[in-house]
Amino acid sequence: MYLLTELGAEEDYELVSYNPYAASDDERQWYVDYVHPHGTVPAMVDDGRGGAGVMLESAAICMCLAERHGRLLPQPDAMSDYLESVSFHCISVSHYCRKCSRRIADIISLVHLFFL
Ligand SMILES: N[C@@H](CCC(=O)N[C@@H](CS)C(=O)NCC(=O)O)C(=O)O
Repeated sequence: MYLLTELGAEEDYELVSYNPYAASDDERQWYVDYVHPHGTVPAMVDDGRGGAGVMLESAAICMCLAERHGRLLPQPDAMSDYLESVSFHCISVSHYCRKCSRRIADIISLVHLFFL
């Protein structure tokens, strides 16, 4: 959503809310069957992919939108830095973020168990 705002393209897309943490079993099943096989967000239903296709992975969606709107793109001589940086954040940083958030959740559970 932030990227669409930055691109000035909010009107070009319809935002459909889906909260994987609050979805009912039926909603989740529909989402997995028709939108995203992993059941996670985001996903972009994209009519411009040779018929209605669904694009997955937030970084790929962001790079595709930037490319399509011709904005927020690197200079050609900075392309390798751009791809390296996006890959680093998606693979390495998000890996550690997930580990951290799991640890924090474990610590909160222990605090609840022992002190509350
Ligand atoms: N690599 C994926 C990760 C997607 C992801 O894990 N999304 C989280 C929200 S930020 C989610 O949907 N979690 C729900 C779940 O794991 O069931 C991407 O960047 O799109």
